[in-house]
Order: sequence, then C-alpha cells, then structure tokens
Amino acid sequence: MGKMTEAEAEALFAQIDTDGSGEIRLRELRDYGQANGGAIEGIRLPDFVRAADSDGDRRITLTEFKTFLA
Ligand SMILES: [Ca+2]
Ligand SMILES: [Ca+2]
Repeated sequence: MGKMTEAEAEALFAQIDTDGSGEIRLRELRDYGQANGGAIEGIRLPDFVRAADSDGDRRITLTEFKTFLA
C-alpha cells in the first residue's frame, strides 16, 4: 500500500502486538480492533488479515505487516 513509513508501521505493530511476541495473532488484532472501530488504518479486520498474512498461517509477522503497510 505504501502509505506509512517503516517506522510508523513498526510503531503500529508494537502497539497491536501486546504480548511482544513479534507476531500478531488474531486475538491481538481483535483486541486492537475493538478499541478502534473494528478496523486498522481504515481496513476491516478480516480484510486486513487476508491481505497482510501473505503465508496464510493466520499470524502476521513484522515483515508481513511492513510489506503490506509500508
Ligand atoms: Ca503477539
Ligand atoms: Ca503469516
């Protein structure tokens, strides 16, 4: 998408990855979405997961996250 800087994407990732595991699980996304109108950067959570989780393991690594957003 290319609308965030890498630093912005990293900061957002850290905000969503509340347990600091280095990957975002669906539950972390849902928790974040509940506080943010069910969306991340205006993208609905199910669409976000489908688009950002490029290897389909239902977890979003920092690399996947940055590839999608930055
Ligand atoms: Ca995590
Ligand atoms: Ca993944």
